[in-house]
Amino acid sequence: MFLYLVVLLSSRIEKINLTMGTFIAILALLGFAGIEAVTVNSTWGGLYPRESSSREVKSLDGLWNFRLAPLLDPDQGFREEWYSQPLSLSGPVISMPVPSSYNDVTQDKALRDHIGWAWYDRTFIVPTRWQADKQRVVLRLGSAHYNSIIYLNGEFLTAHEGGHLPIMAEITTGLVYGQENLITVAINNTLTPTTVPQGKIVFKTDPTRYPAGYFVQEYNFDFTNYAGIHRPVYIYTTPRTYIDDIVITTDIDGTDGIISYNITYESLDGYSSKVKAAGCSIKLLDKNGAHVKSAMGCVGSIKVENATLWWPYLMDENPGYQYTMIVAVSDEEGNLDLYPQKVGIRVVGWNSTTLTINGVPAYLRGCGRHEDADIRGKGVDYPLIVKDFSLLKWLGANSFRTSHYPYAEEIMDMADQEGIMIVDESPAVGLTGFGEELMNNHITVMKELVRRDKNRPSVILWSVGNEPVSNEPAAKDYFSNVVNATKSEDPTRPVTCVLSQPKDREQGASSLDIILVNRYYSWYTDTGHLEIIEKQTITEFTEWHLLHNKPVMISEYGAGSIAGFHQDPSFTWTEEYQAELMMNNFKAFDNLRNKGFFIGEMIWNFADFATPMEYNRPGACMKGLFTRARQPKMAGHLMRYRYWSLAKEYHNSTMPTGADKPWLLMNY
Ligand code: GCB
Repeated sequence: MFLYLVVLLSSRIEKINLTMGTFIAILALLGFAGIEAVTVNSTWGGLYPRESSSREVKSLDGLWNFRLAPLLDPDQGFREEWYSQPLSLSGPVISMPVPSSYNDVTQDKALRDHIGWAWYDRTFIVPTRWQADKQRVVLRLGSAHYNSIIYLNGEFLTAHEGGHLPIMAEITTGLVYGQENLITVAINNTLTPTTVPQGKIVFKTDPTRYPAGYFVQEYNFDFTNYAGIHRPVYIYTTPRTYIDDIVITTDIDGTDGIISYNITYESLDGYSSKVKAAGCSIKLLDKNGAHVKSAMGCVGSIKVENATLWWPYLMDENPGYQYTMIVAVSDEEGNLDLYPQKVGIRVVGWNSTTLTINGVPAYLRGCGRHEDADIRGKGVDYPLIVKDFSLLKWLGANSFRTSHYPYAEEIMDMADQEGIMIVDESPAVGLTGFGEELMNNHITVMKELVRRDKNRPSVILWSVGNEPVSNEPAAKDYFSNVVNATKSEDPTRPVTCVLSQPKDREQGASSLDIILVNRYYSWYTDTGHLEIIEKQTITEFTEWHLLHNKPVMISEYGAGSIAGFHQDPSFTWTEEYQAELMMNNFKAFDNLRNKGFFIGEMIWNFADFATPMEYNRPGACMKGLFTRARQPKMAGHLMRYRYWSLAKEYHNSTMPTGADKPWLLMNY
């Protein structure tokens, strides 16, 4: 956090030509404002706030007060201590929905395009009984983008670097029970060369062309850098001795399932004798809530006879099956904490050619996606979540990649439940430079991601990033370190990185378990020449396998199309061109599938999504199968036919009416 204030400041130094003495004086001022005390907080367990008979959950979602820090005086809020009293007393505020991105909810261009700090606050009351019952209270934001500093009742509480992952702080003693409490969240969307993802602030210093202080944010990705409190905000209680984390791994032995667990607990009272004497027990329930098995101990494993396994959608008649494990920890004083943890019993396997689920080879039929919609940007939206999973199943897809950052836990819950396999990706998109500070931040992000998603059966592959500029020599050690750090957090899943560099120059691939490559033949190269796709795709993906002796998958391909734009013969940007490009790719994929190492295809993109203003894109990346409003283009219907045909071929699935009519393919 401190770092990008320095970046902004140091750039301003150039601009207004400050002396070093003045610069140091400004840093001292920031120090005085308490900003240097901010550290990244990543020591929490990975449990989502869930109700149980020992835990209460209270939502802080709704309309918060909001104001921006001025573009040219980003630190005003800290200097004037806006967090010390209600924001509305510091100046004019507007209502801001939480969760949501702030960019697109008003008519204000300055808000849409803001760079720097934005301030949120609201009040809330917690019942006095929480204090009487000696409850521990925790605040948890699902994510806020990018950097956040949180204050409770005017005092610094915690800070977190990075969007897309949870922010947590224990607030038991900072609360005023039975009366109003004030929570203030300052967030900053500035990206720098050492944030994940990277970006840079570029000052335009030519006074003949730009006004004084003019700067822009640049970054190496095409999606809008939406900002805001993007995911739900909860406060929840636990007893004083509480379950901090649960790590589950599963195995299969014949028809039985093995669930291994490791329960860790902590206490507000520290490592006292009462904590030493604490014990754990578990009770496993089936999907209908019927008791299956019980066990004692914080570390152990249980055998589930004739287990119902977790299977991907269309790979089994009963996909996404999950048991519920009721985990209990009790201490000597009788404090009992209960947490309901879902468990899907499944095993991911991989070798040099194949990815398996429960020992059965899996062919991924999926999409790259974005958390993206009009008005709310990247804010969690339940109707949208249900609609998107409904469309994935309509397509007959069995997987998606959380391109290009970890998705909301509410989305991941649906994937677990519906049996949609996930390539779980970090926010490291388009990395370059590969210095030590970046690497350490990247490793921190991977650890937080694994801690959050480790128990999810849907997650079958970790992706440490997308399209790094990994032809730089430094990339070799960099990726080896990031991949190894990920594997030491979770040895049960393969690790990949989505590559785009030419295979003979790529430095990161040797560290990966599975090779994922993005290729846009006949779109970004040989534009208009659809006839070259088949040959180039077959050649290149075969060579990737021969070079690394690993399973290979295409993680992006596609073409932009403007819905309703038609031309025959097909022409770039028409629905026909997009569909025809897909058909030519399918021919290549079918050839590669027969070679035995090609494990999947994911089109770019599920739906059109917002991009910054550019002359080469009409406000959005138009490569969606669906429009941004989630209506199918010709490509959506074609993909439905493709994916259901594959499901029929692999799993003998019955094509739904409509999916079996290849009327779109008449000319091919
Ligand atoms: C890519 C990126 C993706 C872009 C896509 C495009 O290779 O991974 O984020 O949106 O190309 O459409 O240019």
